[in-house]
Amino acid sequence: MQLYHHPYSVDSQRVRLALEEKGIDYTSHHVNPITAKNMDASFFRINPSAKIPVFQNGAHIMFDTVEIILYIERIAVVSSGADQTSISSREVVEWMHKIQAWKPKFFTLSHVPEKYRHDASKFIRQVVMARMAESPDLASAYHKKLREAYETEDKRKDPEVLERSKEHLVSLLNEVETKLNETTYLAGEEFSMADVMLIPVLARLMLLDLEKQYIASRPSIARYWSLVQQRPSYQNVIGKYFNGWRKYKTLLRTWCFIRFRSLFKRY
Ligand SMILES: N[C@@H](CCC(=O)N[C@@H](CS)C(=O)NCC(=O)O)C(=O)O
Repeated sequence: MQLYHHPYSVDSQRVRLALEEKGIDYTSHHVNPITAKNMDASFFRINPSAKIPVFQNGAHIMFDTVEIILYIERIAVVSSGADQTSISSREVVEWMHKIQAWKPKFFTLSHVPEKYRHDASKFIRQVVMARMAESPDLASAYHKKLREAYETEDKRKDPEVLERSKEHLVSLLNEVETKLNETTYLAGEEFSMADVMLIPVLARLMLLDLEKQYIASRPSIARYWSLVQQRPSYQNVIGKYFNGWRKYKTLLRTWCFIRFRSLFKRY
């Protein structure tokens, strides 16, 4: 099994948490979307949308995060002989879709300082054009990606887009808070795939230094957040890259890569 993913990506974190929690081995391929590694022709041929994660089991390739996680669950049942009760219940799947419906893209972009955002998006556009010249057979898919980059720029500047994303996040967190007032984990007393979907949302808020505003202000989520951070899966997938000073090291490494390549026009 092959997983194309990156520690920065919320959806990748979800899939990796599921793999860790279920104890499934896989071959890991890092594809950093900020350094535009997802624009490489080799990856584009697997997934012309260039999005991560991509999960591949033989000839079977999947792109949808919830679908991948439910598939991982079934693999765990078959390979470990675990009983069918470890398959997600309807309530868990409902939570998974509800959490998946909030997209972190514009919210995240609105909290990244202008300088970094501008340089990174310019770098990505340059890489797309360079890859398009190298692989003309993929030109239409690359054009689509370029259009998407310009659309993202426009939407990012629209205050309504950000406001909607923020409202969506707040209403999701309020619903989660109400649920966590009653139960230890999101779908009851057992950790489930609903938690796997939620944890990266909280990690994103931590990465953006918004813990106080969105997490600490909700006592049940704050309690839950301390609890889930102690899980080995969290440490391996998120903590290792983003806890405390590590986040500066991770971000700096990406930033230096972009600055260096831009300086020498190495796309
Ligand atoms: N297919 C995914 C969406 C994946 C997605 O949006 N991935 C983001 C990172 S979390 C990405 O690859 N962005 C890079 C790009 O769009 O070029 C789903 O289940 O909805």
